[in-house]
Amino acid sequence: MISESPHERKHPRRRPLVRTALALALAGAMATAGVVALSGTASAQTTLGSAAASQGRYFGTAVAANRLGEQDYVSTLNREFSSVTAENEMKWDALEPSQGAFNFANGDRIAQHAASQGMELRGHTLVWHSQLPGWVQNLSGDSLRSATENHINEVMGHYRGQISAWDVVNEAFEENGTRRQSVFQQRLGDGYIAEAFRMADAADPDAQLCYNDYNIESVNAKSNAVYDLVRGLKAEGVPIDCVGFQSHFNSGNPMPGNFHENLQRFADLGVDVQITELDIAGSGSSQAEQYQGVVQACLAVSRCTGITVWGVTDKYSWRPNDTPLLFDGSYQKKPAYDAVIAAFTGGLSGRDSAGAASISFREAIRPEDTLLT
Ligand code: 9MR
Repeated sequence: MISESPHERKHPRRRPLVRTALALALAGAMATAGVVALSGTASAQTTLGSAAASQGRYFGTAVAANRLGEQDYVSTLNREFSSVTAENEMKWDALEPSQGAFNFANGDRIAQHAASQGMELRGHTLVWHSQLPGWVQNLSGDSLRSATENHINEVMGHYRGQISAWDVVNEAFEENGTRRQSVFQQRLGDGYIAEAFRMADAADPDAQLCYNDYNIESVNAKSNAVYDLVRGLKAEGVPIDCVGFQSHFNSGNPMPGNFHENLQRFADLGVDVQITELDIAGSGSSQAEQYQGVVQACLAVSRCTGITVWGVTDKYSWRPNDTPLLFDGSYQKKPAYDAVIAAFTGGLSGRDSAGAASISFREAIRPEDTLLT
């Protein structure tokens, strides 16, 4: 294990008081009443946000600004979630479509909504090969470096004080663990990631700074490469605070049995870990089981600070045919919703309620257990 390095100075921004107080009051009321958080009854009293808060975690969702006028969308968002990520509105092409001309309107709508509800706000994303305007891709080395620094300064400066964690660099690796040949990689070289984190630290010293990627949830060539990156950055004193595991799962790429072990090895490097874009293709109990497994994996790792699902409802998922979210197209709670609540509250999930022993997840885990394998 690598010990905490000297720049380990950032703790997650304090959770908004409103939501924390509500969650604590709920937890207290449930304890007083001796309420056992069973699937079905739990969902009537508990929300995703309050259930996660009872375990010291946030529960977030990606939000699209153009859905904030839809009543069911907003009421579900406001009731259930304690954190928000802009699904597209804080990406480079959205915020700086032409050089030096910033448009914060849609990002601000989401930021203001989150603030009005006392929700945390995750920033997504600063340096990414995709949704990158053409003008950036045409810049040569030095111009690209200064354009990147300017983008980071302007964007992080604009949202300073409002963002709990920024995805500073997104998806920098190929599946085989080599560097993705983005314009940043090609024109700035391997050091661009460290440079971006240093620029970000200067622009907003209070936000947590994350590296974010997909298909790094298990131990594989790509996650090993990210692990080596993070270890190297920490060793060099580069200000990185967290790693985001996107967690887009489907039948060909299901939730891995060793997810919590992989999260733990990153946490042992001295960073927080977060599940940042969770969605799981499927339906019914098999989907519910995987969602429950993800929550359990996060709860097994003390530095796993929260979970974000990549959308409120299947209706607006980026892959709607996969029905990968917790609310169906009519905003009804799916079995996966109950499973998530049960995993946080120590209750039994629907599929277990007939026969399984009535033990909480915490009781079920011992350090020596090889869980979820
Ligand atoms: O959900 C986003 C979708 O609306 C966009 O069309 C797409 C464009 O690249 O980006 C999606 O979000 C991605 C996220 O920003 C980064 N990780 C993968 C997500 C799903 O593609």
